[in-house]
Amino acid sequence: MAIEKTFLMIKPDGVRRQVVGDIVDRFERRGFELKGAKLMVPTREIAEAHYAEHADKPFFGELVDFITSGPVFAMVWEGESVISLARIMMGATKPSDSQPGTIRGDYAVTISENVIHGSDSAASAEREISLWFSEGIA
Ligand code: FUP
Repeated sequence: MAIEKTFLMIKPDGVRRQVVGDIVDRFERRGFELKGAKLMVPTREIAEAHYAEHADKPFFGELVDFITSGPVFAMVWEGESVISLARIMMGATKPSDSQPGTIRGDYAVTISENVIHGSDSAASAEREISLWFSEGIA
């Protein structure tokens, strides 16, 4: 167990559907601390770098188109085991596996427009925080 930081991002569908407040509220109520946040339209450059591990997948082009289609709400959260606990709160990527009560289980029905991204490991969290918050955080 350790105090960790993770990168979470409400995707353009979540911002359009006005669920930013609900999602921030879920993480605050759980006991995590918001350390950085900004609303921004991602450039293709940052989107492609973020999803570099999927560059050879057939859905990569659509994924980059989607994530750059409007503002996202990029965040850094801190707390005990926040990397894995945030993934549990998000729910599974595949809609048929995402449980009610999770963010995706409550808000998403497609694999592509699935409301939220969260780092899947300590190495991803470090890479993604420095990519999206190159200016640093509070
Ligand atoms: P996750 O870590 O839950 O965001 O899931 P992945 O890293 O496996 O996938 C990254 C993003 O690619 C997902 F948010 C949605 C998108 N994706 C598709 O659009 N189609 C697929 O078949 C798989 C993933």
